[in-house]
Amino acid sequence: MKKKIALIFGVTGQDGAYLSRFLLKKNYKVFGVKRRSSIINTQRIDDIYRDINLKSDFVLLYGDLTDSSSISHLIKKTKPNEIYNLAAQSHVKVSFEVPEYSADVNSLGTLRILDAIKNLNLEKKIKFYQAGTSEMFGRTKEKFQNEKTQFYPASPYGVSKCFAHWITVNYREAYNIFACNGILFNHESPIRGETFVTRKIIQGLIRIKNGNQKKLFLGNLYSKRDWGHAKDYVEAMWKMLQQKKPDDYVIGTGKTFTIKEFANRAAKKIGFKIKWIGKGINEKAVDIANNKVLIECKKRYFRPVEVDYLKGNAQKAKKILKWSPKNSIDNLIDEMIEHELKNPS
Ligand code: NAP
Ligand code: F7E
Repeated sequence: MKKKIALIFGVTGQDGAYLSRFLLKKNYKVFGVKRRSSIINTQRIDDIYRDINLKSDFVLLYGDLTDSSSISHLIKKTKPNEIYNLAAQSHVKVSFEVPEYSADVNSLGTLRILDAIKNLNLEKKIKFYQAGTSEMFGRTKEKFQNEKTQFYPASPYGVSKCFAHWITVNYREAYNIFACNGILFNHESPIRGETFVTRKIIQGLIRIKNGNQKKLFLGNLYSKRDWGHAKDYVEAMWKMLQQKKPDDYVIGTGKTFTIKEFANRAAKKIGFKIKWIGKGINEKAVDIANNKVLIECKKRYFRPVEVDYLKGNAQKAKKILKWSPKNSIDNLIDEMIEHELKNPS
């Protein structure tokens, strides 16, 4: 049987790496789009090349979401059955520093792919996945957020993803494109970017344990996040594109924890006994064994405006996609710690 072809924008990212492996195991041919960087940044996917069973169906090509001609060229060249748009300037705090660039990649980049699909009008009907985010709910007051919850984004990143969401809906309705929005809550893994809070906490605490770092500096300890495992979430992306009709789905665990709770769980598993002292910016975690300060807060890690509370209701995905998360927050932390211990940074 002819292999299905997938084209992944953002293949070098966390989700791109998990999705590539997932699709290759499902017997797809995978074309991954990487952008030019001054040093090689394919660490997350290098092991696919070393895997004799996977490497022949995995091809990397250059492209960039800010370059329409590269997008059209890639689609024409690869003739995909499915396109996954995972490429983004995905860091919320950084989006306040590079707002225009974040909008260019995240909003216009999505439009550029959709417009290329529309204009190329290939014989094959291409299915399109857009990587939406719980950050679109932003400052909502809803206790659980689902597909019907109103968006109230609280960062250039969140706003840029709302454009991407609505342009995906618009092209679906206007041009009958099979386009789906996944509205994914935070998902993490051992290969999560090092400046996102979960990886930063685990990496920092292990470095302190090994004597390679003195303290860990964090921002807001009291925002709440619904954290899942990236491995589970890429399966949901694929499932959305296997349905008869295109639609939008929330993907989350339905559980939420503060950053402080995450840090407490991680610290305990790594072997620290900690106590918290002080308030506000002066709040600190102290190692009970030696009274040394392990965690401190720093103003530079706070955002101009915070998304305080996120908790997903993925009932629609459960019912239609038959999807539910397989990993708990404790599995996730255990796996991240194990990886960090084996690959100390
Ligand atoms: P990530 O690790 O930051 O990966 C982002 C990917 O986009 C990287 O491959 C990056 O390439 C690529 N990229 C950035 N700018 C680009 C450009 N101009 N042209 C082409 N590629 C570009 O993000 P992730 O965690 O895997 O997330 C995947 C997608 O899901 C993103 O769109 C993100 O916004 C969204 N999302 C993530 C979460 C989450 O919790 N992880 C939740 C909801 C939605 P480089 O490697 O060269 O930087
Ligand atoms: O922050 C707080 C911070 O940067 C989580 C992206 O994948 O998920 C991610 O966005 C929380 C925030 O993720 C630090 O203020 C405290 O409240 O790990 P994060 P995020 O902003 O939720 C969504 C769903 C996406 O779509 C995004 O692409 O943790 N926090 N101290 C900190 N955050 C960071 N990064 N660093 C700190 O030191």
